[in-house]
Amino acid sequence: MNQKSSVHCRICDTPIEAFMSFGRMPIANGFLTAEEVSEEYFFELAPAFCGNCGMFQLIEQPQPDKMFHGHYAFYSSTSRFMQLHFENFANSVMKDVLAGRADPFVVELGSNDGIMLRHFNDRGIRHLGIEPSVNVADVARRHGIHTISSFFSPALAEDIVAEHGKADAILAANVMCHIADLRGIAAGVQRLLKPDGVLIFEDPYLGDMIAKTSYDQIYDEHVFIFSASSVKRAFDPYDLELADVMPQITHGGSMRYLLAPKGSRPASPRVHAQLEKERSQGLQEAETYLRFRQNCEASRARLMQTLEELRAQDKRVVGYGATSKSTTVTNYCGVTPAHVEFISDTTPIKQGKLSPGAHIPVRPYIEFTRQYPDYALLFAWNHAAEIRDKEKAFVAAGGKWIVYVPEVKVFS
Ligand code: DWN
Repeated sequence: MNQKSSVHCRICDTPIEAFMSFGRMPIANGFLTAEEVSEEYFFELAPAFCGNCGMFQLIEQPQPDKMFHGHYAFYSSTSRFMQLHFENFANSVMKDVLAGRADPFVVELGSNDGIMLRHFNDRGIRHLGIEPSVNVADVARRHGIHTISSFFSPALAEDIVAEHGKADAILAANVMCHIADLRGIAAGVQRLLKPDGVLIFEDPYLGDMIAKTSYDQIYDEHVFIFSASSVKRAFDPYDLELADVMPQITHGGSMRYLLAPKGSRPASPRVHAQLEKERSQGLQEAETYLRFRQNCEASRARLMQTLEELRAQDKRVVGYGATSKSTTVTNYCGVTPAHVEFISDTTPIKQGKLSPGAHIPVRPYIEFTRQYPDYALLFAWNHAAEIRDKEKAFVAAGGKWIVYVPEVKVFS
């Protein structure tokens, strides 16, 4: 039923072993109705680290169509901060890559609701989004953004070249780390990219995840958590060279990678510096991951102690943001509706459903404001600045936040 459950690295085929298990896990964005509970799908969420190529990866990932389909629950444009982030990303590509090129062509893999491509569209730049989740792709199409609903592959790359020509820039944000067949993606990029084109993508960064014990970045969709060294190794066989790295504050710490056909542009000194930093941080050492496992266990114990104490005191706790990440936290830690009354979320498709596995009701944001709880468990901790800014009334009413990254803390 599940895709590849072998114990070989997905990049270099070296035998690998899980260094821990988060246990039985549902689909992170598999929000469901009470009637669907008996059919709920589970798999074992267990990460491994390849000692040969340095790739952090899941041993098992559910089939892509179980995760990405016509009712995918995550719409990129739900955060104002992320809207601004992708506008800046698009502007930097126009300025640093496309400027001076005649009739450039931009392709985005996993373009979601068009949060980034809309800026190219607004400037009349030829573009194409590739988004397998039809419902989010439809939002982009309604905004006039050229989008095809498909999974990217070398064959699709050939079709795109035949119809539109080769790409000046291939972009992806929070997408590459979702694709188990990264080798197929790299082969497709190699075919689609112009000799002087660039591949730019960003994803949650392994160094931040380890440093902050943000284990909730690990869930079905994130089959890889990248570092500069693992990205460099993974794309090398496809003649793509890591030419730049740019740290981002999004999603609790991400990294943007720029790759180009070998010899087509000089590597920034930032690449060497980042590789050195990763070495000194121990990202290649097996012991780092054993320590990470201990830190996850300690974080789980501390969170549950906090929630149990509040439950004993009859305090109302509501979750804030039914994130993909919260599926790992609730299922790994054992958070139930007895600890968290409901999860408030602004995404209509999630509202009225139950959270995956833990079955905590997801309710519209208005219910959070209607009667503020005593505590809000901030599952969307990566949007903390934006959320705390707009929830001053909650704190003024005596409400307190609970966070668990980088450590479990209660504050107002
Ligand atoms: O890679 C991925 C990342 C980038 O986005 C995906 N695989 C799926 C998704 O992960 P996530 O669900 O953990 O992302 P977010 O952005 O942390 O999700 C935020 C959730 O919180 C959304 O459901 C919207 C909601 N929200 C809210 O209710 N009020 C968000 C904000 C900012 C708010 O004010």
